[in-house]
Amino acid sequence: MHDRLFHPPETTPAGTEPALAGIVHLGLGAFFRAHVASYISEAMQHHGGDWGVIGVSLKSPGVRDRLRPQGWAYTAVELAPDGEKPQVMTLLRDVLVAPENPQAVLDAMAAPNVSIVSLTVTEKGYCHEPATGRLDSAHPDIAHDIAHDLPKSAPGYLVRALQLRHARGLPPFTVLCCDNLPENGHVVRGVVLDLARLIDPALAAWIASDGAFPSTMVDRIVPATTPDDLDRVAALTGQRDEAPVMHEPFRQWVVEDRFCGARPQWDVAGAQMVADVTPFEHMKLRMLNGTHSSLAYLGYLAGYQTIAEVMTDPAFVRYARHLWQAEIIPTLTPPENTDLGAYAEALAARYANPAIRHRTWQIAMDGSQKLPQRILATLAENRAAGRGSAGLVLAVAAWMRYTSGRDETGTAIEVKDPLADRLAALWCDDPRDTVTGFLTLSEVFAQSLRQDTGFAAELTQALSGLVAQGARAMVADI
Ligand code: CS2
Repeated sequence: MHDRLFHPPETTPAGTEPALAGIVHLGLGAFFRAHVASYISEAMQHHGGDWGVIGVSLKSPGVRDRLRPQGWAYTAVELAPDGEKPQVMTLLRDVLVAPENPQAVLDAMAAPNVSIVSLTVTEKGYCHEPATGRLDSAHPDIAHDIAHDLPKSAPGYLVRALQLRHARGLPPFTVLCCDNLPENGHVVRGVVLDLARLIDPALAAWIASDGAFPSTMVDRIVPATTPDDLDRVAALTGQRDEAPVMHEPFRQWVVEDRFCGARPQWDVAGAQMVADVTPFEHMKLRMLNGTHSSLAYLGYLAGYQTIAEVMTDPAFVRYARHLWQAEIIPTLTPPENTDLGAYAEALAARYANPAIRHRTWQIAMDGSQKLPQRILATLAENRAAGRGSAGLVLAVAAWMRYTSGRDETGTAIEVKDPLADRLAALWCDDPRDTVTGFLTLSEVFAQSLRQDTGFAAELTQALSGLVAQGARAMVADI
């Protein structure tokens, strides 16, 4: 039996009000606690300043319930191929569960000392149309948030909290999107302004003129924590932590330096504060996330549980290298001082890290929200330039096969996707009809791809091959 981990951090002695926080973070998943949190902690260590964080779970109380008895502290464990390094993180000041008390979340966001609201709510949390980046005003949570003061969606919380600040004569906070979307600051600004206009055009004008929505590129591989991990951490540290996070050694954070209020000195912690994040975002979304998703769908269908397992198969390693060299790098403008070939090799080594058990199933989640920026934008550019994209086309076909809900042995797949029911219904015996059906999805496929008969023909061929020969043989063929 191990001791229960942690006493409340010194900044929140029992029985007193939590210390002031400068940041409210929406979406308190493992990624934030292993990535942005590490930069905030290090900036405070090196530079001081009270940048404690109030975390908000938008859906369930699980994380709050596990963290509360630990005084909001948790262990972040770095998993290198040659060992594990635990670190105790004490930057959280409080955790709120939005559906339990939406007003408390709005009050926290509207507190005078808060200058940043950061978000990791996953791609679908922005309630936008992935193919266009615009607010989906027919989304049930958005329809709710237009009609009610107490919101449900992330854009709803941002708009209603900004409304409260405006009414109180406070400046807006900077909205810092840390999700894997292209030009993520631009996307979140668009959905916030679209929603604000539907609620109060004067509010929208104030947000547009005084607010700030810097874009960021975030990178660290952080698999979901498993029950086994809790035992592993207890064995490693001698203390029981109910909410640790497990991450790879690598991390990168590139932030557009355009804030409307104060911010921590993240540069001292190694964040790259730049004028334009776009080349970094394209590189990361296409080279990392694009191959991650491709390996996840094809790897899952070939029977591999994790990315590290996929990378033990030489056919898959060759496939990944082909994607980088022949299909993705030609579409990119390298960020300053970056060698894209070296970046690709570093990715191959990160994927192969056997200490990271990142499930293909986890990465396969929410494909309808991920494919446009990870794979389809690259594919469309290749087609326009007359470059081949057989590897990426195969990945799209694998996504279609995966979302049918049956793997190559006929076993059911638990498909997690906001469009899961619609996607499953599009699957039929004739690959040509399946492709025709999928290409009606305007949320996913841009018009140029929907109308591209050459693309439809290649996709049909890849899908027929997947059904006839299986994923592994098709990957080996590329
Ligand atoms: C992954 C990402 O789950 C996924 O879709 O591709 O979470 C990936 O691990 C991170 O973006 C790495 O920075």
